[in-house]
This record gives sequence, C-alpha cells and structure tokens, in this order.
Amino acid sequence: MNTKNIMASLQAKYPGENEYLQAVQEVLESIEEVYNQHPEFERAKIVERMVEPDRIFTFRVTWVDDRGEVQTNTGYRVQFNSAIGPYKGGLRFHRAVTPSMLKFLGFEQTFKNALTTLPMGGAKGGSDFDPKGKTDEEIMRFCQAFMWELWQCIGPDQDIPAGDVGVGGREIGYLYGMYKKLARQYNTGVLTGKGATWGGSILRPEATGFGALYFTQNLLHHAGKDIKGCKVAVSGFGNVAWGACIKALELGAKVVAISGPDGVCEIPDGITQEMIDYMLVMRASNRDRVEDMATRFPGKALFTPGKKAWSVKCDIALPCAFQNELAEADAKELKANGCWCCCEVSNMGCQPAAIHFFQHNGILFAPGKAVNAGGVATSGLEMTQNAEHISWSGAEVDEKLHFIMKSIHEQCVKFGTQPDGTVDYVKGANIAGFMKVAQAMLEQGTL
Ligand code: 2IT
Repeated sequence: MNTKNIMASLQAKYPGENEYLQAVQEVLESIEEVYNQHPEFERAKIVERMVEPDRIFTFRVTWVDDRGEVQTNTGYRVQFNSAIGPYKGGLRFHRAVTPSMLKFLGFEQTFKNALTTLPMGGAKGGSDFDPKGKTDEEIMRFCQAFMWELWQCIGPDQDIPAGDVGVGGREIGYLYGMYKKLARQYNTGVLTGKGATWGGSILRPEATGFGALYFTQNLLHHAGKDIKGCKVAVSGFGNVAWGACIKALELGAKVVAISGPDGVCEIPDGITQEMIDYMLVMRASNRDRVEDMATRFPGKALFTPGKKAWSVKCDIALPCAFQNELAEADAKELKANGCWCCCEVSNMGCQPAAIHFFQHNGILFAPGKAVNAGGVATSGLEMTQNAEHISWSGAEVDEKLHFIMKSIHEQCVKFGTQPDGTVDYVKGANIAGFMKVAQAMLEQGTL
C-alpha cells in the first residue's frame, strides 16, 4: 500500500472534503506497516474499498416553522461498511453538517464499532438543520419530516441510527414515532437511545461519558496512575460532557471546567451534582450557551467569553464537544498548565498537530474511536435487549460496559505497544479495528 498515492487520488476525487480526508489519512498512516505484511489484503484491494462508503442517501427535508414559513434542509445517511454487521451509527443535526463531515464520522464509526467486540457495521447520518433557538414543536416537525425520507433506508437488521450532536432522547422519540407510522413496523430495535419505557436501555444516555471514564481509568492504571484527586477539564456541556462529569465526580476527580461555543466556565471548587443536573436544562433550552451556568451559579462557575476549556489548569483534558476542537496551540497551553493526559471523547476532537504534540511531549493520549466507543457499544446492548424483548438492570448494563471498555483498552495495548514499552493508542486502536474489518471483508469475497 502506498498511503501517499491513495491520499492523492482521494484528494483529487473529493477536493475540499477535509474532515473525511483527515480521518482517512490518520488511519492509513497507522496501518501501513501492518497492511504491508498482508499481501492478501493488497491483492483484494481492501484499503481502496474500505475508504469508500457503501452508499450515501441524500434527501430534501421540508418542514414548516412556528411562523408558518416553509423551511428546507438537506438530510443524509452514509452507510459506510457492513463487513461485521448491520450499519450502525448516530444522526447529527448541526448547521455545519456536510457529506464530508458524515463520511469522516461513518469511516471512524466503522473502526470504533469493530473495537466494541459487538457485530456492528459503520454508518452516520444527519442534516444541516440547526437546533439552536428552535422550539420543541419545530424540533418535532423537523424530525417527522426527516424520517419521512429516512425510513426507507433503515431497519432493525439493516441500519440502526441513534443520536449524536443535536440529537438526544427527545429527537429519537419523535423520529421513532414517525418511523412506526410510516413503516407500520413496531420493532423498537430500529433506533437506539430510546426512552426507558419503550425499549431504551438503562444507562444509554450516560454510556458515552461513563465509558470514556472507564477507558481513562484503564489507561491511567496501565501507566501506574490514579484518577482520584485529579483536576479534569471538559469541553462542551452536551450529553457526552454530562455523562463524563457524573462519572468523573463519582470516581473522585474534580471537574474544573466546562465550555461552550460562547466561552468557558471555570469551576475552581469542582463541579457539583446540582450543576451537572443543570447541564440538562441548558441543553434542553437550545440556547447553546455555557454562560447560563455562571448566571445560575454566580461565584461558583466563572465565565470567560471566547476562551476554551484548555485555558484552565488541569491534569486531564477531556474534549467532549466537536471535531478539531483542540488545536496545537491548545495542546501547548495544556502542557504549560501542567496537563499530562488527554483522552479524546469527541470524534476526532484533536487536530493532527495537537496529537503529534501530545505524543512527542510525554502526554498520555488516546483517540476518540477507542475512548468514546462505550456509547455505541451500549447501543449494541440496547439492540440485544430489543431483539430478546427484555430489559436488563442498570447493574447488568454497567458490568457489560466495564468489560467492553477494558477489552478495547487491551486491544489498544496489544496492537499499540512500542519497543520502549509505551502505548501508541492511536496506532493500537486503528490497527485493531482495521484488522477485524479487513479480515471480514476478505472472507466475504470481492463486493
Ligand atoms: O459517535 C458515536 O459513536 C455515536 N454518536 C453513537 C452512535 C450509536 O449508534 O449509538
């Protein structure tokens, strides 16, 4: 395999699809050496096939806002790879959604899902719909209009969407309601992240954040460290940040920052349960402002406009917001402020130069596709419960999530341990995920 040639042809074919090209480049760099030890992969052109999605559905979504005005958005579902199971991955509603963004997310999802130990292929979807400032009624009408097109592409044994940025329990409810009406199918397994009374798994809302902290614990343990007493900086205040804060607090760490597109809230005494509960209110308001935390908790949460969470002194950085949110300058600022570990929770949250800086300056770093895989893994557990028409207790789900995150960490160590004994988690995660998908593709023939 020649990474340079493959990247050059993808760049020529998909100019401007920067997130997608970035995600592919990172994986190809990691796997090149292993790939070249497997001539059967080269003969079957596994990489050339793996970097292209199986198919992309694009559709118009037209809905009516509260003023009676007709609005039009674009909806997508990228079915990336089905080598190890039906397509699985979230839906993102965000004004910046493009095919490039969803292709990068679908590509990452394929490897992430392979790491979970569960049989799930990779997919992603969403729309350029901007939930900011929308009323509950508008959100419902948009979700219904979106499902009007999407329903034909999905199914409990074909493609199972879930939430992502801008899509939480409320949106999944509206989407599922419309799916039933259109498809006249009542199998709850068609979507995950559902409400607990109608097929949702206990702990699915918390799972991405909880899993990220379990992974962090495993990583710290492997490095001979402990999370207790550590200062943690978290970016974002959405579903993922919320789950991460709950578990960090429970494990005895101190969350000293959360952030939003408007700036950062420093919390010198550490986040409290009351503040964590308020994150849910902030999210449901669709205001997209972290400053609301400072207004609600004056003197405890200190807001600085225009600053990121990485400007706050911490031991551990947990990016929980959006791709490329942590730049090289942020990595340098973190280091200067004493940070020694960064577990990426958002998908591709760190820019390549930031990862490079971490890895060359003795800062422990693990990539999103390993750290945040607890979310989709618990979606997989939700699918199992739906297929069996039962629901497990929280303790049962939590035990399985612990096991899965431990297993993902072990796979990273197996494929990422370097001659000097340190672990390259980027390499480890990419190689482990790639080997599983590549082997399955090979065994299923040229498709
Ligand atoms: O990025 C992700 O893994 C998710 N948004 C969750 C996907 C899922 O199917 O639960």
